[in-house]
Amino acid sequence: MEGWRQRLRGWRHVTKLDPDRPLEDRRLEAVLASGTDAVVLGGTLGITAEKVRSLLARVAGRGLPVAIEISCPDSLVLGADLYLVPVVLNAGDPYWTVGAHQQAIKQLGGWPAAAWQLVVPEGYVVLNPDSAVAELTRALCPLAAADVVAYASCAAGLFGMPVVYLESSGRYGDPSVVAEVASALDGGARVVYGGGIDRPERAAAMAAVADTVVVGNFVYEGDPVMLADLVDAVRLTPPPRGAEG
Ligand code: 1GP
Repeated sequence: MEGWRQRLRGWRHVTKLDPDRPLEDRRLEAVLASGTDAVVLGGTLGITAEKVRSLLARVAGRGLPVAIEISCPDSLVLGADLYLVPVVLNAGDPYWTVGAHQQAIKQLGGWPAAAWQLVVPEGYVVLNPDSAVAELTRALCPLAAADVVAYASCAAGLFGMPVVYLESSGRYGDPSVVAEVASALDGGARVVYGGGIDRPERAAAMAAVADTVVVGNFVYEGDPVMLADLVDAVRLTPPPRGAEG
């Protein structure tokens, strides 16, 4: 387990691919050549095991670690290097905090002790009220910075989660809020930020305050040539305090 958790700590730039979105080969090749540290397969709506399996087959064995974010039981497909499990801390519907997880394990008839070694819980804080994940989970947002910090502290301090994911899917967030979270956690959990990263300046601004920066939508809608520029912007930015921990 420590091996994979250690590697996760080295991920500064992550690319998130949505199994429900068609992805042209040229865009996928641009991702693989961009210098990103890892690929995460994850989405909110329309996820089926078949779609996850099909995308996994395209990215596995291409030189990058591949994680699946298990946002619903159907996304649990074998063959990934790591499994990230979102626990939506500010979900208005508690199903997304622990219910879906309980149901998934029940459906599977348990979860072998050894398999937990590949599972990393993510304390999710949903920031964009207009996102699909906010609607699905009935997330309590927008949040004041103090509320975001308090949720993050619950994840890291109270529940011992190794990752806090500040999810602003589809909209660029406020780096100062991310900075407050990183400062409060002080390396106690990895701070991951995703949302609206579509230019190097934004990538750099978030890389200065988050341990990991996630790029999603830009893969599908941006200029593929610029994907490497986003990675470079992250790489050239010193990580926040505690990022190496
Ligand atoms: C989504 O956090 C990721 O889960 C990335 O967000 O799609 O806005 O880049 P974007």
